[in-house]
Amino acid sequence: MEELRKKYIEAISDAADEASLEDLRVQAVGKKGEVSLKMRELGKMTPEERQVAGPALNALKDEINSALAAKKAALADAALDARLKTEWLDVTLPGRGRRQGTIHPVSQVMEEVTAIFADMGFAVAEGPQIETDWYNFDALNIPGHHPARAEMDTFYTHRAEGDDRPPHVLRTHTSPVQIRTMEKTGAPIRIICPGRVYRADYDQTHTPMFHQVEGLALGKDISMANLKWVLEEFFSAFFGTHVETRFRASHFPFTEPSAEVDIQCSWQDGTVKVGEGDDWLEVLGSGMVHPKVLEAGGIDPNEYQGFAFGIGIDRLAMLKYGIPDLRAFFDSDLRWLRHYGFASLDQPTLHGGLSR
Ligand code: 2NL
Repeated sequence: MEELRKKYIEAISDAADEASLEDLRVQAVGKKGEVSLKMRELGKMTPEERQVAGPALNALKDEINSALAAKKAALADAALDARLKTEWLDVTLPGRGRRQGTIHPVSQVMEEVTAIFADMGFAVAEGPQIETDWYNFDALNIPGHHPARAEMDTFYTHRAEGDDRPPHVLRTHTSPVQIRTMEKTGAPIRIICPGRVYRADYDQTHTPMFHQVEGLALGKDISMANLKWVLEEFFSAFFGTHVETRFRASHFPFTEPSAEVDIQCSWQDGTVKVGEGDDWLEVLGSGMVHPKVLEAGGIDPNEYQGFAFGIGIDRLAMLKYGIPDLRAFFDSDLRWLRHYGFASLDQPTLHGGLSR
């Protein structure tokens, strides 16, 4: 028995892994193990012999079992230690730097324009980019046969076969937002409507999606004089220098009278500078809101009147930040975005001169 004890306790202590430990268990205390076979021999012994051998064999079995359990736990601990060593991680290492994105010039200019007009009491209104033809055209005094509909290069949505309703359109200007505001709040109104607009036109100076800000001021005593002041104030704040404006008589279906507005500029070596010199650059369309448009918005033209205007945001961004090619605006070229983009903390404010 002492031989058995020595043999298994040593072997267990030397076992290299759980599998050999299991082999030893089967050999020693398994059903046909050496200790178990010895226990079967108890039956052939005399009662006196059995009284000595029985408890001794039981004690041996217990000893081997606890040696197995202890060794098993030791092996598991060692395995865990080894794993912890290979999976060690220095959580104090500095993180992998991720480059921060930049604010697109269009977003920056939208914020600047919004800040300037907000300072003059204009609220921001927004609306859907997919419009009914009524909001996009009819309400703006552009009836079905009007040449402006064809000229606008409108994107139309598809209607199911047999559905004879006029198709929806991608808005060609943000004017529908102003009609919706007239319906919703009535006069007086002082809003700007910035947003995306769409026209099927693509060349050096046109993209099928571009950005516009329209403005609308309705009241009992609003005139073209107020329009001229507001626009000069806007351009001067936006370009950070006094900017003269020139109004030229024009025509839009939704305004009467109508004026195209030029800003003072100079040309040097093919680049334009705003607010100096004696050249002019056309940047904006405007006028007094047509009585039919007021009526379409549910406003009595005998009681209220006002001005409206529309500016292209992308053009403004190119002028202010010297960006030469319009089409690059929407190419998502990271090098371009990093070069012309703005830091996210560089948000425009009036007291900061809008951009730093
Ligand atoms: C342009 C022309 C303009 C308007 C937009 C407008 C909106 C309503 C009523 C009357 Cl709800 N007018 N908007 C007026 C005149 C011109 O934009 O060529 N923009 C770049």
